[in-house]
Amino acid sequence: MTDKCILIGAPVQDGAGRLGCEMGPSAYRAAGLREALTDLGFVVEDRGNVAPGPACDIVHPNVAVHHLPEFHAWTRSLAEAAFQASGEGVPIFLGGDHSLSAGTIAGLSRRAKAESREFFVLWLDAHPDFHTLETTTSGNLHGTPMAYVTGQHGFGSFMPPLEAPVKPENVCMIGLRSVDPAERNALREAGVLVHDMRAVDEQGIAPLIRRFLERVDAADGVLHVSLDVDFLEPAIAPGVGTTVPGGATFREAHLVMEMLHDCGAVRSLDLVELNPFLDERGRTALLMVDLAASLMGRRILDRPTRSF
Ligand code: HAR
Ligand code: MN
Ligand code: MN
Ligand code: MN
Repeated sequence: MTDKCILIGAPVQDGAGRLGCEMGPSAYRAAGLREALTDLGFVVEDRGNVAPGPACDIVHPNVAVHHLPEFHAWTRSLAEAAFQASGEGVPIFLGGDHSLSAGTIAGLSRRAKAESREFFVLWLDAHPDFHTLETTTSGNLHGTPMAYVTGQHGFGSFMPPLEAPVKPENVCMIGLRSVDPAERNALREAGVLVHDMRAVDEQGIAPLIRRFLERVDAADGVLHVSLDVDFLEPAIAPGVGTTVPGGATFREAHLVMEMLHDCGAVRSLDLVELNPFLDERGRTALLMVDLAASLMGRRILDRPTRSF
């Protein structure tokens, strides 16, 4: 990893079903993300918040879909910001609802392609967010970014073209426990690597992560991590609009972050779905900052770096 972290606020909330994610970037700043990274020895540059690109008129025949012009506009500007920043350091995107990952991943994948590196995504979420514009019934576009970035059917004439679609087999999803039928079929057909919470319960989270990281390592790949607040058990992370019981525990989440740090392949991070309006005295924001610090190298004891 380089010694430079670049913080990029993405105050996106139109993809979610309720308001509040717009305040996410401010909450991460108030929770001390910059200070935590500085303490780890990073040079931290906070680029402030990205603004959406120019709006355009697009209407989709699925009448449930809402805020498609905004999704398009954010995706354009975030893809550009991600492409630029990933050439200079480790970008950390402060969300914002999960629709922002359509932009960040599009830009990061383009960067990996430009550097002739294999690109991988670890998706930590209760949801796969694998709906197309045709299959979504809620119309909430935070349910679609993984389908978009992997080049699933039907985004072509409605969304910015993808320079480097992500290979579905290079995506690993962990923590799933709310999957719609259309998503289940599409995930299977596309060949995304998925581990639901049952797999975590039965096998433990470490072997699941380890197997994926070994693949990233074998390909000398670069890894992007997309961390949705609802990956976590709601009792420890209440500040999110779509809580689902049965999420990752405090230690499971930290262990994933510690293993990710040790693997040395992580080049970028999304922190998404924090809704400060629903939080309790900032505890979810503080936990997400702690997890980001674990990923960036904070350890319990000062042991020499071990391999995963
Ligand atoms: N699958 C549901 C839908 O499409 C819920 C999606 C919720 N997504 C998030 N991000 N909260 O993971 O409406
Ligand atoms: Mn609105
Ligand atoms: Mn999500
Ligand atoms: Mn989710």
